[in-house]
Amino acid sequence: MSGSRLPGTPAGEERVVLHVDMDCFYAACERRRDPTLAGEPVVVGMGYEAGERHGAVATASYEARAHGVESAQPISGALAALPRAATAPPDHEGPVGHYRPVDLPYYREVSEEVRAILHDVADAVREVSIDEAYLDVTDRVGWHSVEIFAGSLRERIEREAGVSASVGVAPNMSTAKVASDHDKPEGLVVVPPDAVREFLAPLPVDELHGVGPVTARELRSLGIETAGDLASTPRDRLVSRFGSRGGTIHDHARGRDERVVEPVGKPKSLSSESAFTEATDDVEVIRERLRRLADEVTARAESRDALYKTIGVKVVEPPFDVNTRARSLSGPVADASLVESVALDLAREFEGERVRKLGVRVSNLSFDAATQAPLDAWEGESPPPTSAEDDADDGPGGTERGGDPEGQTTFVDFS
Ligand code: TTP
Ligand code: MG
Repeated sequence: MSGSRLPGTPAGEERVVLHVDMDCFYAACERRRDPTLAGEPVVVGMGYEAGERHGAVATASYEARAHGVESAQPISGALAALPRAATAPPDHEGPVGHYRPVDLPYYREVSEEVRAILHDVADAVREVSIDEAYLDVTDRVGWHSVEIFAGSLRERIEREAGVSASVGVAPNMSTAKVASDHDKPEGLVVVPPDAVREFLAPLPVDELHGVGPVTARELRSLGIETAGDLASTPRDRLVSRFGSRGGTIHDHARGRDERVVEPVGKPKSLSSESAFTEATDDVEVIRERLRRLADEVTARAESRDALYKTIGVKVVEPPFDVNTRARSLSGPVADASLVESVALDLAREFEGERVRKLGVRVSNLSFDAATQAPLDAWEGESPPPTSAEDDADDGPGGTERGGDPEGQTTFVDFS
């Protein structure tokens, strides 16, 4: 999996990754618009109306789950375990359930509200499904205070979007996902880097990311019950049995997952980042690192046939003071030496400051080589500023900084 590591993410650097998964999401949405359902068994699904017989449960509230109702169960099974409140005879004794049909457009609206909050608190967000996302918050918070950060995110989602979430925090995506599931609902589980192996080891294999029921059964038949068993199984044995997936689940069991939290789809920007082991104010060390990052990011742009119109840097001063600067060009280019010189120039403002981390970014991407501006547009003087519109992709953080004689410099969101 090391092929998926971004060049700017050295092995020793621990990311702070959150996995957010909403609790009984469709049922929670139904509760949001009908508060009388609070604390009640709620079943969302199809096929429960009189005259219907086929259909399945999409999800059930935790109160309904306590009666054995669960996602993907045939609706007949759910109705047997939990008769429908609306049609139960008056003399019915025992628990009843409140059934609601699936209303995806409404759930998407709620999901959008949650997503807006997630994008507000994280630099990189990868939305995986309607109710699930990964966040990279490495530059926003350290391990010592991430529990407070994640707790207030949970509270904010509940307060502003009216639905509840469980959050897992870990140094990588697969462990964060296991953590978010570990104490549902309303869970908050933080697994710091030095606790990953210990956290995973006792878990049954089917709690690992990437291990479904079929694989779990097969693993058990090999005597592999827990993530710890899996971690200590020779990798070759897993690969010969499960192919490359065997290697992936072996990695996950060992708490190794080098995937980077990147948005899905075509990127709006590409960036490479790198942290120093210790903060430094050594100008040459800083410039050398910037050159390397510029080189990496332009190589990535080239490999994706991307042209860029905006070049930016990120300079993080200890502990978490994130500064970003960017300059927009008059047309899209692919020009490694230009990226290097603009990055060095933008970072000059921070000379003398102690720096913990650096990043170089290209944005305003386009993927059509035919749109490349003639190269002679870049000869001679530094590139001319462009209209504010060109920075539209830089998001709401794009406060313009006035008075920069060499070009337009903006504060940008580095996500
Ligand atoms: P999940 O996150 O798997 O489930 P959940 O949010 O309902 O409950 P949990 O607290 O365990 O996270 O799926 C999100 C939504 O996707 C879920 O609310 C309904 C829908 N869904 C289906 O429609 N069918 C299914 O089989 C599953 C698993 C989910
Ligand atoms: Mg969920």
